Formats: sequence, C-alpha cells, structure tokens
Amino acid sequence: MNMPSFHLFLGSLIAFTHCLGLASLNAASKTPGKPNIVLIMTDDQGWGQTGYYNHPVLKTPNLDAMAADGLRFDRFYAAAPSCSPTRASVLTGRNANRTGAKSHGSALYLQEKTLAQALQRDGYTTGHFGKWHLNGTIGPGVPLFGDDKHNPGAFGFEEWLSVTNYFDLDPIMSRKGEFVELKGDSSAIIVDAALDFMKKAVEEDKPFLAVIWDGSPHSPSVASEEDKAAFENLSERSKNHYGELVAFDRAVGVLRAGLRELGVAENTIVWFNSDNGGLGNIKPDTVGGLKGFKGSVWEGGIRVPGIVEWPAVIKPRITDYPASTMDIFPTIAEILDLPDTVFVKPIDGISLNPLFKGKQEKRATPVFFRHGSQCALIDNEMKLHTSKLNREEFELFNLKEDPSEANNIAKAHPELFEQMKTRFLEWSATVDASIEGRDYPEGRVLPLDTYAQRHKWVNDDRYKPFFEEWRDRPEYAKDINKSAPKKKAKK
Ligand SMILES: [Ca+2]
Repeated sequence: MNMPSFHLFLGSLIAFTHCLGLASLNAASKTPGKPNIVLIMTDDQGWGQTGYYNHPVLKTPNLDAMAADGLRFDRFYAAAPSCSPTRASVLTGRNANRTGAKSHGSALYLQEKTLAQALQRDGYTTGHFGKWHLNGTIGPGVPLFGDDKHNPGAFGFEEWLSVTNYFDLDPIMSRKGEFVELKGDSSAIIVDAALDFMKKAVEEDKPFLAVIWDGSPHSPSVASEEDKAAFENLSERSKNHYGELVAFDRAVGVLRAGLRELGVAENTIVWFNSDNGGLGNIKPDTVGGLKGFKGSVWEGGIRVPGIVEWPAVIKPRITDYPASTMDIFPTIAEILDLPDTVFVKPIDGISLNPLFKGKQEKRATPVFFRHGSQCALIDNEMKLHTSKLNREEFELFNLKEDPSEANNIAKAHPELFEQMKTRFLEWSATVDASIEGRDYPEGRVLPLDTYAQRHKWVNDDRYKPFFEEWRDRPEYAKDINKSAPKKKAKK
C-alpha cells in the first residue's frame, strides 16, 4: 500500500471507529490480541515469605496487591528445589534432568527448544534481565560474554542484561556481551531495564516477552540500611535477606505501575514465582511451617509463592490447584495456539489456560519431581515421596490432611500407593531415556564446549584479564585473592 492511500485508509478507519462509539471501542480493546508476557522470579524466596501469608516480620504490599488482583496459587511448585533446574523447566516445559541443567550451574543443552525461541518466531520481541545460570558457570554472578555459546542470546533472547548467577548492590552486568557497571539495588536495576525494553516494544507495536530473574534474596544478601530498618532484631544475615525482599517487593510495584503507564497492563500476563523453597538458616521462618528447605523435595523445598496477573482474562481469586514452573511454557503455547513442534518432547508441564478462564477441575496430570535421588509425584492432594530413588523407598502423604508430611499412609492405601509408585517409575524411565539423548533428532547428547562444562567462574580463563580490576569488589574479592594472591610490593 502506498503512503497516501494508507493515510486515507487510516483516516476512514478512525472516522469509522468514531461512529461505532465508546462501547464498541472498549469491547475492541478488551479483545485480547497477543498478550505481552512478563515472567518474574525470585531466588530462594520461601513459600512463607510474603505479606499475604501473614509473615511475622516481612511486609510485601506490592505482591499482596498483585495477589489480590490476580490468580494466587497457594500450591505453586518450583520444578526443582534448586536454581538452574527450575530455570530450565521454565524455558522448556520439561523436568531439568532431560535438558542438561540437572543441578545448580549446569548448562542447558543447545539441543533444547525454549519459550523465548518459540515466541521470537511468533513475532515477539524477547528480553532477559538478571540471573541466567544456564551456561555452566558457578559462583557469584559474573557478566556473560557475548560469544558464550550458552548465553541468553543463544536461547532466543534478543535483548539481555544478565549475569551468570546471583548479584547484589551495584553489580557489573553484561548487556549482550558488553560489561556495564551499574549503580543501585539489583532488583530495581533489572526492573528498570525491563521497563525500558517494554517501552521500546510498545512504541514499535510488538508484543514482548520479558524474563526478569532476580538474584534476591539469595546469599550473600546486601540490603540498604533503609530496607533493613524493619528487621533490627534479626541477625545481620537475616536482616540483609529480608531487606532484599523489601527491595524486590518495591521493584514489583515499579513494574506493575510501569505496565499501567505504558497502557498495556490489561493484556499483559505477569507471572511471579520463586525458583526454589526457603532457607533453613534464615530467621524467622521462610517456608510457612512446611517440612524441609531448599534442596529437598519436601514441600518446604519446592512449594513457592506464585501469582499470575492478567486483567483481560483472569478474575482475581485464590486456588489450591497444584501448578508448576513446568506449566509456564505449555500454558503460553496454548494461549498463543503455537504448534507443538515448539517443544522438545516429552514435556512434563500442562496448560493452565483453562484454569485462567475459571474452569477449575482436578489436575489430570501429576506434577513429577526428580532431583538427584530425591523424587516426588504430586497428584492433587496425594504425594508420593522418596529421598532414595535407587532403593525405591517410597512414602505416601495426604497433603490436605497432613500438610507437614508427618504421617506416611502407604500401608493404609496399598493399592493407591502401588499405582502411584508404578506411575512414577514409568515416568522416571522416560527421564532416563532423555538423559541418554533419545529426545533429540541426533539420538544422543552433543558434547558441550569447554566453557559450558560446569566450572567455577574464577577458574575460567576468560575472566583472568579482569582480576585486577575486580579484586576489591566484595562479590569477587574472596575468589580472586584465593586464586591469584596479590603480589607483595617490593621494598
Ligand atoms: Ca535459588
């Protein structure tokens, strides 16, 4: 279409919509086109650490407001009790053992297909902001290299401002490979960067996927004096931990207000959850009285705060439907009617779109967990659990009647117990096949390059040129001084 006739067309379209009047305009704006998607995840925030669960010392007014306006999941599960595996599950819809990212710091295989790649192909602009932890590097967050084969860009993110792992006040981050020193609170930095990205997408009239993975409140926690003020009776460690959650909550407020200012809040899905359960060494309570902590598949290790806000579709309410980070990609795929070729199969999550629309039934597909030797199968209120997969020592719990998982009822329900055990072992066998690489067209796992093999950042030769510059930075000082002690000045 040439310009003049386009303007003519636009002019008549405006005149036409004016004739239709306000009511139909509202109806039109309510018709969801492609929703924008914001996935926001904290690092080590336990199930009990929100204001809406009446935490004894922590207040989270912004998460509370989000919960009141959205779908609050009282049984939302991180797919694993640890960082990288849960991140892999978000991007693939699969149990992390299938994907390479089986333990903290392990790289995601390049043979996987991600949510970001699928959305990019569907016309979305995609961005990652914050902690990545899928490139094989362990230790404190360091900026990612632009040519790292496992950086966010390699998995479908066009824009990124990222670090390998947790990060605190005044971090050094990587903007698509360019190292940038930033000032201020880490949660505020990544939310501001994500909002800039969203603003640009709105100006360009493109739907967006913004993945905001915070490093808070993961240790070492460093909070500002102001954010620690409410916790003066706590230990220094707990004060900083809770202070970081205050800063995160404030950033959630900035994010929600920003979406409203951009005029896109109505048709934006904002999905918040934590990446694993709470910590045992933080006081007071992080897991809301559940059993176990981060690292275990007891409820305290895997059940996390979870809220989905989508004003155009979701009516505010609370649900006890068990859902998981593995459901995020399948849910979005169904909403956007993406072909199932966007996934490497099998996937382990299911679409929650029917639940979003208010059709709440029992969950048909259980939520499976396998993390090292610790495994669980959650089938609505029933939970099969083992800490020793190789010995097949399973126990059965009813989470509704026994939320603290104290009474093994396997003997009282032998048939159900056997059924669930069989179901779990069948599923687990499919995971073994995935580990062998059977899900990939190559029929095997392609070897990882050296830098993607799990390693400490400080042993990575690419970072050695930065040691002198970074030697006095609190997050790196210990590692650098141990690995490359400072030469004593000559007398
Ligand atoms: Ca974590």
